[in-house]
Amino acid sequence: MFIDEAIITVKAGRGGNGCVSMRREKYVPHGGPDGGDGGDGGSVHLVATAGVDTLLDMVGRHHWSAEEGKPGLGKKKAGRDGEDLIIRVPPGTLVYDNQTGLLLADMTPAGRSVCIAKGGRGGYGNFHFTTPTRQAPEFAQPGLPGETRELKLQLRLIADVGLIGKPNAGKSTLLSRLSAARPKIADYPFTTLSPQLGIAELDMERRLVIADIPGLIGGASHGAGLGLEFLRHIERTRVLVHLLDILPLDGESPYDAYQTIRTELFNYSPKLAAKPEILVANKMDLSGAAEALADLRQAMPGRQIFAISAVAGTGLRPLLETLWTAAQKSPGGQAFINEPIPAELPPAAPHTEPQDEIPAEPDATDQALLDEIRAMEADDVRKGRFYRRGKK
Ligand SMILES: Nc1nc2c(ncn2[C@@H]2O[C@H](COP(=O)(O)OP(=O)(O)OP(=O)(O)O)[C@@H](O)[C@H]2O)c(=O)[nH]1
Ligand SMILES: [Mg+2]
Repeated sequence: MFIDEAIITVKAGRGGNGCVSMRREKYVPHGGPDGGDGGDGGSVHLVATAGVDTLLDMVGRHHWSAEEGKPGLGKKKAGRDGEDLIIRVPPGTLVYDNQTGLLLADMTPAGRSVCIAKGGRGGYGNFHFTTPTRQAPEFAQPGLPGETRELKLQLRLIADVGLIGKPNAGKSTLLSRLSAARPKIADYPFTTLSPQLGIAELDMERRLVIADIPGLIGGASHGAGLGLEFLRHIERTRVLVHLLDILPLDGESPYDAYQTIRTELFNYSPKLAAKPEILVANKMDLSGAAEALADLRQAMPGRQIFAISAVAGTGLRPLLETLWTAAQKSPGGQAFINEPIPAELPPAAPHTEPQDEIPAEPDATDQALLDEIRAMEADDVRKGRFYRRGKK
């Protein structure tokens, strides 16, 4: 099943608590504090993975949590770090913060990895808190919470060529001819209900990814037919193939059909309408097709029109070569997003979970203790020790 939108909650792991422990050994009367640090919580990463082409997994599962860090142990032993959680998404997925609506990342190209929620740092064990006047601290730092975000994932497929045209024009038939994809084909409109991808191999080195989307009809921009909602799946394409049924059953002239689709395309997005468009007349095997093509050529003087039969497989080679050349010249790749993609993720919203209090030491105010912890943290960061926070 093709799913192109999903809302999920990701939760990074909480850091493990620092440990309160005193060294107790034979012949070591005043062993001193030896409670180790808690492990860092696991982070959540999104990875654009080739071969994953739907958000189906995300619809079935709303909560994705990374492992918590383990608490520290005696003898200054640090707790184990929590495992990171990797979520595989289709290349082309846009990631929004569902609460703020901000765009967080564009998962393009395949292989791109984004740390979307950072794990919490493990707490310091009590041996860190020893000072000349505080020789046996009976407290440690609790682990810090991991980041949590509610994400809206929206897929915009990545393809070189987008097939557009009226229902029944033969788009799916063409895709099945050019690639190993086996979309549903039938002689009624709206056979295709969701986008399909196929790969056309021109030869060993040259391949084109082709996207077949549901047919468009007049009024689609006002929601007629399946509307325009699938057009976002051809935003990233380099070239459009506008497929015309040269002898449509309803008797409409191919020229009128062409104009109708152009209007709807423009209403959806002038940027999409401005993409290079290759015009293809299909069903040339039908009797009377040659005359209809002559009429169309007359109506569109100077415009190159490829004549093919998707069923018979004629005229496909020159079409593929032209598509290849046009695709090489056209940039593609970018979806039409108005907002910039942040170089660094904005911090996650503050945690709503109750936080453990830092147990106060009798003669220290909390603030003094917090300052002490900040200083330790800064020192650790400076020395490049631990922590996942800030780690890519
Ligand atoms: N004679 C002939 N019929 C064709 C040709 N190409 C497609 N058809 C027929 O046209 C009908 C519609 O084909 P589809 O490939 O399902 O059309 P589509 O554009 O994908 O249609 P939707 O998915 O409904 O938008 C089917 O009955 C096909 O067999 C062709 O080259 N010649
Ligand atoms: Mg179809």
